[in-house]
Amino acid sequence: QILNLFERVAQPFSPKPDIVFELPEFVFPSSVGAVPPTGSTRPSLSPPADVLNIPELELVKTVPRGRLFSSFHPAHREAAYALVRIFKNAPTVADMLNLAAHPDIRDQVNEHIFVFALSAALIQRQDSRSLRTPPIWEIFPGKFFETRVRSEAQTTVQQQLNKQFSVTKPIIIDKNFAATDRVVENKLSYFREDLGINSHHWHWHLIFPVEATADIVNPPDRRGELFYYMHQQILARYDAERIANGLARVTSYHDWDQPILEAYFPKLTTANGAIHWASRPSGLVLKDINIPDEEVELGIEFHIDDLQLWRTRILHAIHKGSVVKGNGQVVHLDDKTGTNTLGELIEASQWSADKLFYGDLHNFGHIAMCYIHDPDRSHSENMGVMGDSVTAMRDPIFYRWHKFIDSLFQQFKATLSPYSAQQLTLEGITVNSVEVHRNQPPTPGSTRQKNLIITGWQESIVELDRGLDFSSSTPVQARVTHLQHEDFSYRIQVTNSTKTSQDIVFRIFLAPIKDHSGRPFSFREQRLLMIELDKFVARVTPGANLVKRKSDESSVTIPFERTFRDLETAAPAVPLAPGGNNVKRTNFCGCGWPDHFLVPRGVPNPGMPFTLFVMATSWKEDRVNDETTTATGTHSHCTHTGDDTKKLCRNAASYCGILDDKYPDKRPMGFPFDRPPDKSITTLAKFVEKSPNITTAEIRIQFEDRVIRRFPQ
Ligand code: CUO
Repeated sequence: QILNLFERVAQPFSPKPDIVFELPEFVFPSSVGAVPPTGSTRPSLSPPADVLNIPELELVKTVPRGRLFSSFHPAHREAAYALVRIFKNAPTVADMLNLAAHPDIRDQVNEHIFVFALSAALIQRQDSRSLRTPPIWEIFPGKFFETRVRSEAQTTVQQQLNKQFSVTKPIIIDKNFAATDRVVENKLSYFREDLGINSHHWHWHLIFPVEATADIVNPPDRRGELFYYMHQQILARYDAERIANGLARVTSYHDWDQPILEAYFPKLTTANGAIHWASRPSGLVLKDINIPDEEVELGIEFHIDDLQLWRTRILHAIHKGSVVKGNGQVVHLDDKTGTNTLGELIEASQWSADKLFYGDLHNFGHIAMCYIHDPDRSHSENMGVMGDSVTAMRDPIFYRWHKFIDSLFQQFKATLSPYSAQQLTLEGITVNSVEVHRNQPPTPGSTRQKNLIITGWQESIVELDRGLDFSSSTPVQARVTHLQHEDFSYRIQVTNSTKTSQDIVFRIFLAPIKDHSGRPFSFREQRLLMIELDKFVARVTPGANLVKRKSDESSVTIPFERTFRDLETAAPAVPLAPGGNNVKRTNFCGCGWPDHFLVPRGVPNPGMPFTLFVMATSWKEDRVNDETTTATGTHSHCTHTGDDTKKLCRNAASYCGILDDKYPDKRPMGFPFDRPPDKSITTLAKFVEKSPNITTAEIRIQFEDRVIRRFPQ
C-alpha cells in the first residue's frame, strides 16, 4: 500500500476509502535489527491534522510544487534534505508514513522532492528497508519516455473506458526516440536512455547523499572513493559501447570556452506533460550562471571562472600531495585515503576538506550545463536533463563532463607508486586459465561455446499508470527494448601449491583490445577501459581446483527482476564468511548496475575481441578487519564454492558498497588497474608475466540483432 504514496505524485493524494496501510505486511525484518514499534503498525492514511504534529515546512517549500528539482543545486538540496530529516526523525515507520500521507506534505511539497526524500528515508532508516518502492520510471514516466507516449497512454485509457478493446496492447517505446540515425551520438541511445542504468544512477546518488541527514553524521565508508570509482566504471562501460559502434572514446570536456558540439534534445516532460525539459542544441558554450531568486525557483549565481579557480586549487592540491582544511590542518593525499579525500572535495560533498576554498566543482558543472541554454533564465526556460540524477546520463555531455572529473582522479593516481611485484603476486596460488562458457545451446550457424558471449535485445513490459494523472486505475503498459546477453559461466583453473585450503578473492575484469579504428590499445590505455565484471571469494584446496561462477552472480549487478519488477528491498539469505551463519542482509534497493547490461554489446559475427582478466588475491589480506564487517562484507560480495559455503549473494557491492557497513574489500577500488604501471610495462602481457596468480584470455562478444528472451516479459 505504500505504493499509493508514489502514485500520481503531481496530483493531490486521494486514497480510496478501502485502501489502508497494512503495516503488519511490511515485515519489520529481524535481519536489520529493527523491532516493530509497539502500537504503531497500522496508521490510517489521513490522520487528523490536529493529532499529527506537522513539522515546519518553510525550508522544504522553497522549491514550489510543479517545478523541476536538481540534487546538484545547493538550495534545492537543502530543501530536499530538510524533508529527508523530517521523515528520518519520525519515531516510527508508521509515523513517517503518516507524515508522508498528510495533505500538508504529500500535496504541498514539490513532488520531486517528496519522492526523493521519502525514497531516501525509506532506504536510510533501518526499520523501513523492507518496504517496497516502485521503479522510478513508474513514478515519473515523463523522465524516461517521450511526450508521445503520454498521448498514446491517454488514448489507451480512453479506449478502455469506452470498452473499445477488451485487451490493451502495450505502447511500444522506440529505442531510438530522441534522434535519428543521422545523429552519430544516437547510436549510443540504447545505453544512455536505458531504464536500468538511469535507475541505478538515481539510486546511487540517493544512498550517497551529498549532505548529512539526521543520523548520518559520518559519510558512508569510502563514499568519496566510490564516487570516483562508480563513475569511472560508467565511463569504461560507455567507451566499450562506443568502440563497438565504431566511435572514438569519449573526450574530456575541460576547455570550457569551446562550444559543445554534441547536442541533446530529450523530448521529456514532467508534471504530466506540463513542463518540458530543455533541449541543448549543438554549439552552445558555458556561460556564467546568474539565476535570480524568483517566486518559482531558488536562484543560483556563479561564474565559469569560479570553476576554473576551483580546478586550479584542486590540481594544486593533487600535485602538492595534500589538501588544507578550513581550519588550516593539512591532510595528506596518501595511497590509502587520498582518493576518498579527493572524491569528497571534487564532487563536492559536505565532507569536503574545505568547500569554501575548493568549491563545488562537479555539482556546479552539472548546473552550468543544465542551464547552458538560458543561463540567467531570462527566457524562463526549464533546466536540461543534466540537472537531475534520474535523467543526467541521457545527455552525451554527461560522459564528457565526467571524463574531465575522472581526469582529476587519474592525475592523482599517477602520483602514487606503481604496484610492486609483491602487491601483485600471491605466493602458492597459480591461476592457470580462465574460460567463459555459454549456458545456452548454440544458435544456428554458431557452434562455439567457449570464450564467446552472445548479446541481443530483450523486450520488457513496464507499467506506466502509476505516474499518469489521467489513468486512474486503468492499467497502461509499455514495451521497452533493451540490451540483453545470454547467461554464461566462468571456469577458472587454479592450483594451490600450499598445504592448506585458502580463501581466495577472484577479481574479474573485461576490456576491449582495439580501438574503433582497429588499433590495439597500449596497456596504459587499456587499463582505463577495464570493466569490473565480478569479485568473489572461493576456497581452493591444495592441488588443482576448478572454480565455477555464473554471470548472474556478479557483485556488480542487481538481478534482472529487481530492475524490471517492483523493488523488494528485503534481500534473500546470503552467506557469511567461511564458517559463518546465514543472515539476511538488506539489498541496496535499486542501486546496482543492471544485470542486462553486465557486458558490453559487442559487434556482429565474428564478434568483438576483449581481454578477460582474472586475478587471485588473498582473502585473509583483503578482508576488512572489523569482525562484523568482515562477515557481512564477505557474504555480500561472494559465492563460496566449498560445500558448506555454496551460497549466493545478490548485493551489488562493487559499485554501491554495503549500507551502514564498510566497503567489503581493503584494496583500492579498481585494483590493480587504478594506478598507472611502471614505465617499463607497456603491454598487458608484461603486466601479468611475473604474477602466476593472474591469467588472461581473449574472448569475443557477438551481438545478434534479434530478441534474446532470457526472462519472461
Ligand atoms: Cu553521478 Cu555527476 O555524479 O552525475
